[in-house]
Amino acid sequence: MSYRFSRALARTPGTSFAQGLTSATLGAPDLATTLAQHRAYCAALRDAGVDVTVLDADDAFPDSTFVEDTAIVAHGRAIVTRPGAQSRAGETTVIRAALAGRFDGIASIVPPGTVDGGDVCESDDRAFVGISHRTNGNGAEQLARWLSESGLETICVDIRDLDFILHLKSGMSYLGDGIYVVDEALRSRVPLDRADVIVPSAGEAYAANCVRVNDVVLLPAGFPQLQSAIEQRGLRVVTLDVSEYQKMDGGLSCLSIRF
Ligand code: CIR
Repeated sequence: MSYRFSRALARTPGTSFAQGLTSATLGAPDLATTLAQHRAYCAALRDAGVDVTVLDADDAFPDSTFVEDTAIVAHGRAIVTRPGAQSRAGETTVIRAALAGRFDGIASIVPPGTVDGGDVCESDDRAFVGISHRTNGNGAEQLARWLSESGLETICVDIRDLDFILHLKSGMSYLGDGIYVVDEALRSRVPLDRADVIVPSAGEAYAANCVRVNDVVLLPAGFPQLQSAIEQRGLRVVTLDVSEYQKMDGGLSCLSIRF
């Protein structure tokens, strides 16, 4: 199941965090708050039953805390991506080494393909892959071939014209049990027949990036309507303040690779 996890990788934000890529206009992140929010995030994963390995910070890579973009794990197999932003290319070295002890035959996205893990939304038997300004068509094709070896069908969703969504998962999440959260702007692009789709209200779009981890849903704090809609489905919600990550275009899912 795509939400049952026993392990996760995370990476402490470095002192250069504020120099990372962002299109947000929410101000600069405060480092102490960033670190405290990261500790709370890892604690929430542990409370949900996950053994979390936290990799050391690397100031050479300001965005390296967003580990989700560097690898995809599906059905017990791992593939290291080729991030679409040049400044993030070197982040994969440490991630590959961290995954090497846990997975055999780790695959790789190779040039000219680029993939950011944030563009990959896995459900039970399908993976929605965003074609974005980070993930290109060649990368999506390579990924689709790899996913098909695990029996997962890939559905590509072009989001290049949606400037307010960096990655596909900035705008959609799968919560298991046939329940999705999907941003209004994406709704018509994602084929979800028979699914239970929650569309956040306009003011709550940021929280479309949420994560089901075992018996709980991790949700950004401050989005009461979406929280209530999820709870109405019988799921327990744990809220986390990720304000400093939002300032850097990041969401909850990007802070870990779960498997
Ligand atoms: C970036 O622009 O690459 C980072 N500042 C944010 C990455 C967020 N990752 C994600 O949503 N999966």
